[in-house]
Amino acid sequence: MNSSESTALIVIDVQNDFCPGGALAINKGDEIVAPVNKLMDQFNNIVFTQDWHPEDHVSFAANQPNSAPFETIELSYGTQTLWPSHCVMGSNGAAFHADLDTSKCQMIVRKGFRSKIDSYSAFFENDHTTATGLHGYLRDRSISNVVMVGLATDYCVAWSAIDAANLGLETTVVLSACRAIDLDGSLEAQTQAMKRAGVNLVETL
Ligand code: VGL
Ligand code: ZN
Repeated sequence: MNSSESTALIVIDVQNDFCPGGALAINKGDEIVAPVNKLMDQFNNIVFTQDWHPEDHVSFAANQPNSAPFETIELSYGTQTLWPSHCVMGSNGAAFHADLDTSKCQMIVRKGFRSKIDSYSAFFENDHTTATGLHGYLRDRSISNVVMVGLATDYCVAWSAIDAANLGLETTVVLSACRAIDLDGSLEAQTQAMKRAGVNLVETL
């Protein structure tokens, strides 16, 4: 169905720390592992992203004075939500969920590895300017359509999908294979933002 060479499945941040028991656990985050594994059968091109932070990362509340997780602070590139320390590079929390089938993944994009800047999107860091390299990779492989699944719907999936659409990629998010953090209405706000950007939101493929 989506087996064309010009389409890629982008699997966002299916990592232990975003699943139940993890440092930034998303409600039922692990429920998407089986559907994501199944979806991979439909694609010839598969890319994973992996949230990958140094211990002194700016987005960790523990690294900001008088701060608690889920508060926001103002940084040079805009408002930054503070998180529990998560996906520390090389840790078990940063590893992919043990049941995720990684065998067909062709490319892993790590993001958020600079101490002073976060990166929700698979394409640009949170300054909306520093590229991760994924756009060039897709362009070089003549991939013009992306289908996105993963964690979290309202953060890394939404930011990635909006950037993809703005870059001119035909972009679809499969909601049944995503789960949200939903902080202060973020799921509804980001759903609307994805629609405004022209992202196709579907329940299943
Ligand atoms: C994410 C918050 C912080 C995500 C990553 O994968 O959606 N959310 N880091
Ligand atoms: Zn992160």
